[in-house]
Amino acid sequence: MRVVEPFCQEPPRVGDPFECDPMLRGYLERVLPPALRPDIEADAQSLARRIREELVPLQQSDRTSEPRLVNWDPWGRRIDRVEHTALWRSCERLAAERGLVAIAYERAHGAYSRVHQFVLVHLFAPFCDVYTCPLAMSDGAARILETAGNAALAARALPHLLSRDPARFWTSGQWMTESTGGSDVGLSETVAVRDPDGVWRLYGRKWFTSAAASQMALTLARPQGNGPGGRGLALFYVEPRDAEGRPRNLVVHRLKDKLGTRKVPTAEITLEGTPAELVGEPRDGVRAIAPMLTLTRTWNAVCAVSGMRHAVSLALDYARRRVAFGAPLARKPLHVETLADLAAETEAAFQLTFAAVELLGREEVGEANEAERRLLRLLVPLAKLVTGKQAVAVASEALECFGGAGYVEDTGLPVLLRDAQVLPIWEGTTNVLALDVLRALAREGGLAELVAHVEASERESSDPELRRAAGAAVQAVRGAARWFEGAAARGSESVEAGARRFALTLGRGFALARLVRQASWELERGRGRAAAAARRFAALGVDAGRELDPADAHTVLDAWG
Ligand code: MFK
Repeated sequence: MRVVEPFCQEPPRVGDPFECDPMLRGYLERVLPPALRPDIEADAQSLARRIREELVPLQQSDRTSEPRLVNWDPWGRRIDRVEHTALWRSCERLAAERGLVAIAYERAHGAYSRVHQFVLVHLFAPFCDVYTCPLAMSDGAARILETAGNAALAARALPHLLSRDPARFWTSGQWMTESTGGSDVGLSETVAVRDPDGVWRLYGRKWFTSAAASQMALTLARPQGNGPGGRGLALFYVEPRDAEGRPRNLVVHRLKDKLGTRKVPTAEITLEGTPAELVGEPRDGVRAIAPMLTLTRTWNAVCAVSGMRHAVSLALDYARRRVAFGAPLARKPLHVETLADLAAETEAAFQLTFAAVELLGREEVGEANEAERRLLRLLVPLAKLVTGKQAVAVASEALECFGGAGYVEDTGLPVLLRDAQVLPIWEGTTNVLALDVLRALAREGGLAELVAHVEASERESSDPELRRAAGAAVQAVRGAARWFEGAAARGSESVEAGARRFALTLGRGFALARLVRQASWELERGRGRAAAAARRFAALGVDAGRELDPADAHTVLDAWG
């Protein structure tokens, strides 16, 4: 009897991340001034090439490796060295050479420098095993040091954080979370004591220190004698290791055993008199670290979007070659619907996130007006919370598009979902960010600017169907604004209870408006992709609802015992 070769399905192929991304290319065509576009696009294309040649093959072959904590050297010395994976070492080199942090500070493209930087991050993120984590924190640290007015620390660290020479390049940690929690940072227990010789020393336990091998970190500690809460904390600069690489009065206990981001060496450490320098005043640490939060949340949103794009591209490539029930999945109406919904979510997420990126770039070069600054303050938490949720939903659905193969580790697919799940958690959970939206509104406003922006997208759209889609966005954000006024009058509990639904509605409504703007521009040039995505995103729904009675929540939960 002849043995029949069993059927083997072809795996999904990874395309060129720039060429295969019409959403990105269409956006760049619309927003970049003609004088800047060739430069930025050429940079993006050449990074995309290196990603394909260097990172894509290594990511697959390096799939099972994980970082390692080596506590002791062979002769019994405590070293607490963290060894990165091979892909991370390549990413470190590439990130330095291509200026993934530096571009934002070189500002060669003025207000578009942040767009330039985050376009590269968008290409890089899916292929770097979350090396974006140390880069995000380094970007946040660079911004703090650039603006804090501490010339000595800026002179010490910025040349490293912004270096394009891999041998000089540093990353920074952000040691914020303690076992008291990652959200209510004001509960931090780490104490800062000043030696008689004037050196600050930190004592305490940091519970989630990602990028444990970074050459520096920014951290919070309470100077002895200070009061409680975030106001009593101060922001400190730490270089955790001496010139020989030995820990400076700190112990790295273990790396976390996490659901995802397993290539990120997230450690538990104890500070046992670690020398540190004050970045600014010996108080108001939460306020001092806020610029870092703005940046890491922006990175989070960009990484969420690029993760979605990658997952949808893989699922689409697979659907074009996977035959079932007599035809490729890409010709099955129900499968096509599913993929198109994922693509529409991704396009909306992209437009929301890059709206924030554009404003960030304008603000940093002093070109943003007051209204834009208020809008930016609001858009960063909105983009982070909306895209974090989308990223998990899209990754989960994308895996389902592969059937059982999406559930099997060595296809490299399950990691997409595991790594997405961190996006709504770290850098502020969905609820913490919804409360940050309330904080932003209470302190700076910005709601009128957001609503006006969404209304303008309806007015400016000449296509009737796109105007209808924009109308759905207008209705949603106006409704949310009315709810906010009414709830504020009813009291803070009512506002807090509805904060997540409110924020999701504002974020999704704004995302739709931005997608309509892109779609109108593309339609005028005879291209219908973004318009179809906008209509679909509108149909998927942007209004998360607001009118639930908080008492109902208690009634449900009390009965659960
Ligand atoms: C894929 C790449 C992603 C990279 C990931 C890196 C991995 C890092 C691992 C982590 O996830 S670390 C944990 C992350 N933790 C957080 O993100 C903190 C979450 N909690 C919050 O954000 C809370 O809202 C917060 C700690 C800020 C609340 O603290 P407080 O002390 O109750 O804040 P308060 O009193 O409202 O504000 C203090 C000051 O900070 C105020 O200014 P003033 O002193 O001038 O009045 C606020 O306006 C200001 N502030 C707070 N949040 C701000 C802000 N300013 C600007 N933007 C914000 N978001």
